Amino acid sequence: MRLTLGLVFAGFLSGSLQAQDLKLWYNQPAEQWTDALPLGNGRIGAMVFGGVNREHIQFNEETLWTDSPRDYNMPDGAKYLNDIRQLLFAGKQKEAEALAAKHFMGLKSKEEERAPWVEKVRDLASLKSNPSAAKYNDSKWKTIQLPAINGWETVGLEGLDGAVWLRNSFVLPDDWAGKDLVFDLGKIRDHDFTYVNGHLAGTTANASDGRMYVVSADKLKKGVNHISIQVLNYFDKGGLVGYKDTSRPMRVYPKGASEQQAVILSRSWKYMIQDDDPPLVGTYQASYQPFGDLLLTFPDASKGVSDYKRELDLTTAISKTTYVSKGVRYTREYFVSQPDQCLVVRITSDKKQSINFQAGLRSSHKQSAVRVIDPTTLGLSLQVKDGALKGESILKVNAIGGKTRVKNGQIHVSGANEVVLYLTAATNYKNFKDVSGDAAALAKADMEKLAQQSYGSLLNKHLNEYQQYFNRLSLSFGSSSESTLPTDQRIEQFAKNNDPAFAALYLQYGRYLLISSSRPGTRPANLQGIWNDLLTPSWGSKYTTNINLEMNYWPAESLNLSEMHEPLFDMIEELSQTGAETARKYYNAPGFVVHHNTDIWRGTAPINNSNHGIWVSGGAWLSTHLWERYNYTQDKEFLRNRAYPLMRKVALFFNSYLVKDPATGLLVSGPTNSPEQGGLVMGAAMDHQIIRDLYSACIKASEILNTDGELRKIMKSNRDRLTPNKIGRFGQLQEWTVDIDDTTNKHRHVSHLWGVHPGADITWDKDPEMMKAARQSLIYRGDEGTGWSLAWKINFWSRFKDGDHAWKMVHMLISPAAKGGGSYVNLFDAHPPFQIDGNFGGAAGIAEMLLQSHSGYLDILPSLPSALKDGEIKGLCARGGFELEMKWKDGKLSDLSVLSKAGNTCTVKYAGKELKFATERGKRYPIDSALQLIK
Ligand code: FUC
Repeated sequence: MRLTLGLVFAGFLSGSLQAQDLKLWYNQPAEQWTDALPLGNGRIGAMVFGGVNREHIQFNEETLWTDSPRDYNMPDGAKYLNDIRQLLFAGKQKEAEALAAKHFMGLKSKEEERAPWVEKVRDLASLKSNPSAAKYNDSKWKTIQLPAINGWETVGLEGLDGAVWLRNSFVLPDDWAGKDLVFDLGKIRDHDFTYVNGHLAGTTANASDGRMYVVSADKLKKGVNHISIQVLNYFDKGGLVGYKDTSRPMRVYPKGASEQQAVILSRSWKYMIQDDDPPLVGTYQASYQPFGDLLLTFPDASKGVSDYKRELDLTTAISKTTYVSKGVRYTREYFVSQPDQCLVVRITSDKKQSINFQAGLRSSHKQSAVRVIDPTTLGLSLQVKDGALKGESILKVNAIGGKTRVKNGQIHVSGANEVVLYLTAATNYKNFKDVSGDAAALAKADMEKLAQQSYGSLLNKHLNEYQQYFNRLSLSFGSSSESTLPTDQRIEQFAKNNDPAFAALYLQYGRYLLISSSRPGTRPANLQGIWNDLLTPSWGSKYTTNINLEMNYWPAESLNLSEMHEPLFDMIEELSQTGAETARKYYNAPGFVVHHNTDIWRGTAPINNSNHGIWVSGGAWLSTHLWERYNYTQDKEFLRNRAYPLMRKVALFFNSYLVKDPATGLLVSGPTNSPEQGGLVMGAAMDHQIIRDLYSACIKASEILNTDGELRKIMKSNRDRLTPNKIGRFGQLQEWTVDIDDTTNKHRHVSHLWGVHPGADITWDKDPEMMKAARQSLIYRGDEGTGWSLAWKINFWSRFKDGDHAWKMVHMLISPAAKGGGSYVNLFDAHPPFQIDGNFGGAAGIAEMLLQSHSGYLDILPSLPSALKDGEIKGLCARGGFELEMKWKDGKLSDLSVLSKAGNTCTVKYAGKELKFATERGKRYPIDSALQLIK
């Protein structure tokens, strides 16, 4: 339906939309993972490095996670609920947090006792010789470069936990003789025993403390001094991780002397793994896992390579690497097919018989093995450590011409004319309760389906399937001279030059990433979409619901990718099952609740610490997405069958959960927190805004569906008694019910502005004073932030209708990641580290400058930055069931046409003018720049 309409009414837009540049491209291969180019079909993700002699394609399968299905809920949390509330009402926050920490957090996965293991690895006498000794011979040990902020996992020891010895040395400057020295070693994960010349200099068990050990002069010697560190790492990142501020090296200096005089320790440390099997550490939730790596080695492509280029074409979802070696042009094309559920790599050359390479598989999972299935096929099997999930991947190499044979577990191809490689992958995950799948059978079945198909047919199916989504929206912000620059340079230049075309590319990249990580039938995009190369990714690469997961879906409806929203709705359905248990066990309440994080097993209990893990609005915020889907599509069946039943359950939860604040007599949420700010409280503005919007949505939905009359009355009454937004003594929008905001707080979370965006609780139309207070709060918080925080601020400033400030935030988001929040070379958003939310929030934010529809009308170019003088967009969606084409010149609307998809009355506002007209479903309405319907 949608496609046909688009074709029939393809209107006035100029050829420049077709000509726009929709490629990421580079003149050199990727070095870092965040230089590599992402591909994905929602389930299988791949990162293509594009190396000349060594191609590295790191891949993922979205259901490979740690742990197993289990109960996350403390059985009798509800017993303590009232006590926690009373303590908070009495102003005893610390006591309330302590009580909650003990009785109210979720259950961790299995944990093993640490002491016996520590005793074993600390029994130095049992070692053949003692690595702490100055004279120990470490010549056979390997070398590693440390500190590494993200742990030794990122510098060669992927997946390692346990007891590891590290050794280094330095030469004592002559004039330091007789002086005590300070050893400034940064942070060490998790526990260290640090020796200098065989003497214990210090030991610290807390991973987050910096190590500053003083060693007395009598333990030091002239010339070379030896440092040995035994590191006990139980879980996650390991080793010497330095300080977040990387400019501060590991160093030694005389006590009392200035740090400038320090001797900097060499980054080359010798290491020896003493024991790699530490006791299990319990975790609240599971982590997303990498799957494996496809490695291609091209022995004869080395020196003399010219004309190198690698790219990702957003219009085809195909990545390409080309170069000329010894007079032959080689081309590699890569894509991940949704219809055929496989990664495809095709290698061609412009001269026959010139393709020579070896293909191999690898995985960072300790329990993994590669096997030869037949001379053209390899298999990779893996088992996640201490978890329920197994993975199986199959690689098939199809060469035309030349020879193919197997040697040392690799497939060797020589003298081929063309080669196509296929990779399938699967796990035994069936759903969040069931892991009884057969990974090997699934991977095999996918491969067998490929056998009958030509590359051409595979490619066509891929293109048709991908483009049905991608082609629905096109835009242009004009052309800029920077478009001739490779993407890495363009990122560097973006903030300095006026390159609006790059912002258009950024928006389309957001759409590309959403299609690639969240196809219908798959799991939602997690913190990293579906792309992750680490066994211990930051925040488990799971789902954080106090901003990140929702932000991933901000572009879904407005940027014409409604189907990509589906995985989120499936997840909400699953969370309504697990969250019902949590609602009952913690709050004695009906409906369901989701706290601030969830994972593949759909955990909903509070996690981490009681000062930020007890936040109750995850389910409510998520369910506003169901309502938004209805707003945009006007799909009543969806509202009746999927959206309202879930939204209603969240409302039932809050009907039971909200309590009267004794100080005001109004309803408040609590115990809760304003995400990651100010600890456990009764009453946070964000909760109230979300709950108010949820009630309003449920009230309207129940009216549309003509159901739940009694419940509607309760929801109305609760909504009216909820604590309202308040303006505080600094002119700010209060973050809490009491006026305790700290105007110097620059924290990345700005949760109390939820009502401005994504909510519609606070608007210029409804309450300009509150809007000003919200803006004041944002001014106090400042512009700086992590990637997602910058992206949220684009949306806030757009809703404040300050396009230039919003544009400033776009500049900050699309700036080199090195300085904090920004963009990596592959345009992945940097928290840092990589977190995909900023890509999605940024794309949605750019759209928010062009069109807003949260106040019941189409607000045209509401927040157009002066830098975006000319532009056009086609396929932009609005609430009410409308799809727009528009064009603007010199900052002014020149053409507009509205396609009505639902036959609703349409109100358009632009530059102080208003047009209201009845519409017919399926009809397009051209409108001129004076807001007159063109008949
Ligand atoms: C929340 C945020 C962090 C990060 C994490 C995944 O805890 O405060 O910045 O985005 O989620």
